This record gives sequence, structure tokens and C-alpha cells, in this order.
Amino acid sequence: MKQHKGSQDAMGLRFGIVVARFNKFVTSKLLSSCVDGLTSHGVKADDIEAVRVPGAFEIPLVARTMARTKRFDAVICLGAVIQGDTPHFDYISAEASRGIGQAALDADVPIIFGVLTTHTIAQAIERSDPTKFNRGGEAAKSAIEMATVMRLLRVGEEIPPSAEVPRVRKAKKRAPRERK
Ligand code: INI
Repeated sequence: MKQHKGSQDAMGLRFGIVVARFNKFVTSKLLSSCVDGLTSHGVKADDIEAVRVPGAFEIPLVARTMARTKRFDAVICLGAVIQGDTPHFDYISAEASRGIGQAALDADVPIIFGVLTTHTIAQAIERSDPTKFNRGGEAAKSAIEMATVMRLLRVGEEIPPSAEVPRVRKAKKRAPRERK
């Protein structure tokens, strides 16, 4: 049996990060652990681009747009949706997860779900603590594994994953010929 496995050697790979500002006390920690995770596996700081968005609801569109540029081997989404007293949580978390999954399929680029969805603030603080299991660092590892395994699978494809998207020229419209 042939097996394909990603690695944690991220040298030369490029990553996009989309990070929500909502619950910044949590998402800023996710971001720093994610960047540390990438650079500690060999990614150059210049090869990481981060975009901030208002909240988790806005993440999918920006992640999809970044992924579709084909400038990144993977895009990492970071956010924190914390349950309150209203059903708002359900709408935001459902849309973020559905949208991020859809964006990856649309763009054909790995997009990593590093969005915390927790019942309490304490749970969110615990899962973003850089000294403990941290979802930002975990997201970095998943992104590297997915980027490397996709490179393996794509050997032989004509367009490498991080190549620029070729511009498609629109055909000029010709005036219809007059019938004789
Ligand atoms: N956005 C979050 O990222 N986390 C939350 O917990 C949250 N709550 O609870 O409201 C949240 N709301 C904002 C939302 O993501 C959008 O930014 C807003 O609705 C504008 O579209």
C-alpha cells in the first residue's frame, strides 16, 4: 500500500491568517501562538500575512479570498465564539464553521478551522493559553501538515499550489455580421 503523509517541515511555505477582533483578549493569544508555531517550524516571518476582521462571521469570505489568490499554501482562521444568553452564538459558530469548510473546497486550498467555540470565557482562556494546549499553535501544525500533504498529492499537476493565478482574458465581443 502506498501512503502519503504530511510533515512538519514548513521551510519555504507561505501562510495566510485571518483573525477576528471580537474577543480580542483570546484571539490575540491565538494569533501569537499560531505565528510562533509557524516560525518554529521554519516559516519565514515575511511568508506570513495576517488580515483582521470584525468577528468570526466575517472570517469565511476573507479566508476564501486569500486562498483564491493562490499565494498561500494554507490559510488559518482564528476566532473565539463564546456562548452567551441568546442563540446568537449558534448562528455565528455555525456560519463560521460551514463557511470556512466551504471556502476551502471552493478555493482548493487548505483552510484551517482555528476558531474556538466555547460555553464559557474560562474555557476560551484555557484553550488560548500559550503555556497549555493552545488552539493557535494547533492550527499552525494542522496548516503545515495539510500544506505539505497537498504538495505531495499535487506532484504532477500543471499548476503548483502557490503559483499565481493566471489571468483569464475576456474575449472581445465582435459586432454581429450583417446577413446578406
Ligand atoms: N463574533 C465572534 O467572533 N465571537 C463572538 O462570540 C460573537 N458574539 O458572541 O456575538 C461575535 N459576534 C460578531 C459577529 O461575528 C459579526 O462580526 C457581527 O455580527 C457583524 O457581522
